[in-house]
Amino acid sequence: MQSNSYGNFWNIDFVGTISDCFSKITESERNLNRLNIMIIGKSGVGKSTLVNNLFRNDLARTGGVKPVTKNINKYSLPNYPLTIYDSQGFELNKNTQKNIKKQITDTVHKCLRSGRTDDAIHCILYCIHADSTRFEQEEVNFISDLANESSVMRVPVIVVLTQAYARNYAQQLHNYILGLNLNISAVVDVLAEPYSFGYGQLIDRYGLENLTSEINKTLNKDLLKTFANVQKASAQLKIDQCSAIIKASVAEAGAAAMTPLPVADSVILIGIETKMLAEITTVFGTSPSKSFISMFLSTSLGTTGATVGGRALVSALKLVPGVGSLSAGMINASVAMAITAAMGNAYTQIMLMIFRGEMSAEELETQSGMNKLFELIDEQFIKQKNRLVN
Ligand SMILES: Nc1nc2c(ncn2[C@@H]2O[C@H](COP(=O)(O)OP(=O)(O)OP(=O)(O)O)[C@@H](O)[C@H]2O)c(=O)[nH]1
Ligand SMILES: [Mg+2]
Repeated sequence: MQSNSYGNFWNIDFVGTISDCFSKITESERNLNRLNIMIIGKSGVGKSTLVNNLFRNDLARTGGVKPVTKNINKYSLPNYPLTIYDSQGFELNKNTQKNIKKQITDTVHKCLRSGRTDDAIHCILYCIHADSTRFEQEEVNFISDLANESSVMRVPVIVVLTQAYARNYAQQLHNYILGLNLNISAVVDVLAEPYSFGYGQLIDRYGLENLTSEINKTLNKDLLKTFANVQKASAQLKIDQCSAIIKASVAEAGAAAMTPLPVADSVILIGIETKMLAEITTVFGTSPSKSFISMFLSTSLGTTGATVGGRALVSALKLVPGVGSLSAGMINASVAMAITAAMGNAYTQIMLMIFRGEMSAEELETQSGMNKLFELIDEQFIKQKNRLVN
């Protein structure tokens, strides 16, 4: 019964499963807590360039702008869980710095006063041009005071050395700032966009991944999913989040299969798997098409019965001692875990290929895209099958 009619084995409403997966994607995105990041620095240091290269959606270019104070603007977009508070047009001389500092601390206080975590400023990025020929005492004093006040307000400050195309110089400034023992979380050198010296000499961007990792370290765990979703600079951060999601889902699948419940295991298992796919989708912040999700589910669940992935799964089920005698709807815990892991890993790999620009979402719908998808799913199922039988 299992091998010649695999769809019956799952005994699921396939169309309902696809729409359930989409509802879960919407829900998972809606559940993200709002992340508020403040970016400060003198005019022209590269704040907007940094924001546009660090986060999805070109917020500094396309976002709605609201003035908060004379020198601080707030950028946000509908259905996007990130707000950027961006300082603009400020120069730091003795006369202005007191006023600027007041605007920053007032904004942080005002956000804190609401008492809602969603409104608080969660991290401050203080940008200094790495090529500043002289890092002025004025600015040292400014950062030092700001860092002390932020520390009282419990807002971490990261100093970002922007436009760091001259690496050696940036490193010197970096060490100098570290030596000041300021109340800051980290100093990170960044070249957010490649820099051209002319004569065809191009310096590649660097440092964004490092900055992403430092920001991640400062955030409360309730904000890590949001940060993974909005940041576009670090594939590793996305992979780490996905691994955690897969691990939790695999454990959930194993537990569900072991617990006698009035509902068929397959129905519960597919519920866990669609939730996992929704959460992975949220890590990448992409909107998969219906046909892609449908193709992914039918291939990995083997409901089409025609794919190698499906066959691998069937043989996996048959090869596990005792599984051959299972009746429809009952799934052994280790098989439930293996299927979940295979689906989670294959889905993450596809999302990563799109994230890295190795494949477009449109390409996935073509024959060669589909073949690649089948291959990836097969690979993961075969891997899990081998783990089960060895
Ligand atoms: N190549 C390169 N150019 C950069 C980089 N960062 C900033 N720039 C350039 O520096 C100039 C100023 O950058 P912005 O990002 O607009 O600076 P800003 O801090 O937002 O400036 P204000 O909004 O005026 O305060 C622009 O011409 C950018 O193209 C970088 O990482 N690489
Ligand atoms: Mg700007």
